[in-house]
Amino acid sequence: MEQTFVMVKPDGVQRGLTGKIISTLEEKGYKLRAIKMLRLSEKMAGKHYAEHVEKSFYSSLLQYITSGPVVAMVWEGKNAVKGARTIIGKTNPLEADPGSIRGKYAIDLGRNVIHGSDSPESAQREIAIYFNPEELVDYSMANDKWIYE
Ligand code: DAT
Ligand code: MG
Repeated sequence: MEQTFVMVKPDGVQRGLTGKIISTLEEKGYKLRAIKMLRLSEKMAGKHYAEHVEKSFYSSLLQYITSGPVVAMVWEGKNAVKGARTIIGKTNPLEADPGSIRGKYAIDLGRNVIHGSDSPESAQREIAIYFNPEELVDYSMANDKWIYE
């Protein structure tokens, strides 16, 4: 089973979308392995967005992501990285499918509510920034046999 890192960004928390986002991923059938609320330090935010350090929007991205608490999560399931990205929608909410989280709840690129890893490798890198391995809770879900064939 694949793991992905999903984070409700400060705008998502402030707008009261955390519950809806968790519900959406739960209802899909993914398993929640870890969750925590925290406020990112500049250092953590820099690690998370290291790939964007040279981009013109980097400083505003760091300012935004450190502007309030976030909810960091690890979700697990078959093809969870791609599946969660589909549910999250394209980076620019204008191009996001209207049924996706960004399509439903966001307007501006710089206020797109949620983060999701873009590959299994990114997911493992990002999970390690936010969680110690022992914080990933290991358990089985009673309804797995009704979700997976
Ligand atoms: P995603 O969050 O869909 O993985 P990304 O990794 O390319 O997108 O960028 C990280 C975040 O940075 C994104 O959620 C919003 C912001 N961002 C991306 N491209 C941008 C741009 N051209 N102008 C302003 N902000 C941008
Ligand atoms: Mg990304």
